[in-house]
Amino acid sequence: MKIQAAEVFVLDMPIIRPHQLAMHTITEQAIVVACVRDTDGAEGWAEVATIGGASYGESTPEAIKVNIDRYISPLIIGKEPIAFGKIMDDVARQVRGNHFAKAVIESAIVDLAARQRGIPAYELFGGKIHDSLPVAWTLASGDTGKDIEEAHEMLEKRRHNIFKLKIGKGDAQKNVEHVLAIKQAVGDSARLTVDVNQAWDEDTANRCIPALEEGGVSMIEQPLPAWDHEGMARLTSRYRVPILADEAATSVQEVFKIAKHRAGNSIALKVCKAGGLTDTKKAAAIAEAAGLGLYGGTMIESSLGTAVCAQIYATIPALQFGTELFGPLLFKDTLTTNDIKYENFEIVIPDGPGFGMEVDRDKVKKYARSGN
Ligand code: MUC
Ligand code: MG
Repeated sequence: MKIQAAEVFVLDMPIIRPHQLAMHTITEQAIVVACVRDTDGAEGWAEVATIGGASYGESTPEAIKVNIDRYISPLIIGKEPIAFGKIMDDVARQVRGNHFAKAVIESAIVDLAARQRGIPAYELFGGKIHDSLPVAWTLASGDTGKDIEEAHEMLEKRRHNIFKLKIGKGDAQKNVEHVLAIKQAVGDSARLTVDVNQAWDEDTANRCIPALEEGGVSMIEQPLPAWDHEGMARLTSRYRVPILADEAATSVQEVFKIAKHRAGNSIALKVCKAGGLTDTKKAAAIAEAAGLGLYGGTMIESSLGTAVCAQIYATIPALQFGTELFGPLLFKDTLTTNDIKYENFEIVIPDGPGFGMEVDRDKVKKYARSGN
C-alpha cells in the first residue's frame, strides 16, 4: 500500500521540573510528530525533539514542519513505504541538510512499513541484538541538594545508576565542585558523566578536567565548541577520561572527520542528528570501525521518539556508554496509550508492530500548537 498523506504537528509538552542546559532551561519540551498514512488507512508515526528553539541546534520545530510540508511530503506521496531507502535517497537529492525533518519522516515511513508487515521496525535493520540497554538520567535541576536527592531516589527505585550532569552554565569552578559533591554523595553506587554542551574554551577545559578525572567522572561530553576539532583532539590525547563528541557529531561525514582527527574518542548517536535511522546505523559503523565508543543519545523525546531511538540502538552491537533514553520519565504526560518500560537500571526495547507505540490522537490534538 502506497503513502497517501503526511501530517506534521508541533507540540509543546509539560515536563516534571525545569531542565537546565548551558544554553537554555527547558520548562516545556517542543517536539515534532509526523504521521504518514497509506491508501488502506494504516498509519506510521514518529517523533523528533528539539531543545531551546534555535539555541541548541539549527533545526527548530517550526522549520522542521514547514520544510516537511513544503519540500519533503510531495516527494514521499505515492511511494511504497518499504522502499524507504530509495525514498530517502530521492529526498536527499532534493533537500539539503534538514536532518531532523528527514529523521522524523524516515522514521514514520519505517513505522508504517513495519506495521504493514506486522513486525517490529528493528527487523528492517537487521533485528535487535539487545532486549534492554543501560539508561542514564540527567541531573539538571540546577541545585546540588535537589540533584543529590534525585540521584538517591533513582538509585533506590533501581531506575538509574548512571547520572549525567549538565555543567555548561555559570562558573566552571563552582560546577566542578557541584559534580564532586554529587560524586561524593553517591559514591561507587553510580557512574557520573558531565555534559558541557560546548561551553568551555580549551583553557577552562584544562583547568577543570584534571579535578573531574581525579574525582572519578567517567566521561566528558562536548567540552569545547562543535567546530573545535583540534582542541577536542588535544584533550582526547591529554586525558585518560573519555571525551565524547555530541554537537560535533551531526552527520555521517562529521563522525568520519572526528574519527580521522581523533577529535573525541567516543560519539553520541542521535537519530535526529544523523538524519534518520539508516544514517544512524552508518554513523555507528564508522565509529565501530575507528574504535570509537558509542553512546545512545537523546534530545529528550517523549515515549514515541524514545521508542524510535531505542529500537535502532538495539540493533547496534556495542554501546559502550549505554544510553540516555530517559525522555519519557521527564514528561508529565504521554502521547501514547502504552508506556516505555524501565527496569533494573535499563530501558526495555519496545516490541512491534512498528516502533511498538500506540499513538493517542486526542493527546496529539491536546498538545499541538494552534494552526497545526
Ligand atoms: C545533550 O546535549 O546531550 C540529552 C540529555 C540531556 O539532558 O540533554 C540532552 C542534550
Ligand atoms: Mg550532549
